[in-house]
Amino acid sequence: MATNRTFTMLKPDSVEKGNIGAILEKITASGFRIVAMKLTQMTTADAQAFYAVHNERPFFGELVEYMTRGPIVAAILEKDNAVEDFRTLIGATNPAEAAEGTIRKLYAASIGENAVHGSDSDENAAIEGAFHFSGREMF
Ligand code: YYY
Ligand code: MG
Repeated sequence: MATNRTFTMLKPDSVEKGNIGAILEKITASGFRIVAMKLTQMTTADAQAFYAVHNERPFFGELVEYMTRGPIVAAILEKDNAVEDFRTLIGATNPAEAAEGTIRKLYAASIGENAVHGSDSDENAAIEGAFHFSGREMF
């Protein structure tokens, strides 16, 4: 995958609260082009694998429960400097520390239920995009 792409998930709380449209509007208004997107639900095994880097952390069990409790919107986004610019757009992991106007500040309830995911490197963006999408689902 080109390095001008990132991967995102609108997490179960965003879907439950009816925030899909508002969040996607903010993403596209910020200059990101959607090159793959679907509504999907992760299994426990999927979430454990996706977040394997955190499997020793005390919040891992709750994170897996949360991420599997309902559907998510998974998407691949394209923009110059996509990974860094998207992390700026979503804000800090803890919404209490997120900058004004960021997606997490606007839509996240807590650090545990923080509305959106954004890849943290070009390498992880490619891995995470391929985790959710086949080549013929990426445009
Ligand atoms: O990349 P980002 O989502 O901002 O944070 P990570 O440090 O990668 O953690 C992944 C995920 O885990 C975070 O979005 C919420 C959850 N989490 C948590 O529940 N409690 C923490 N202290 C840290 C992370
Ligand atoms: Mg992360």
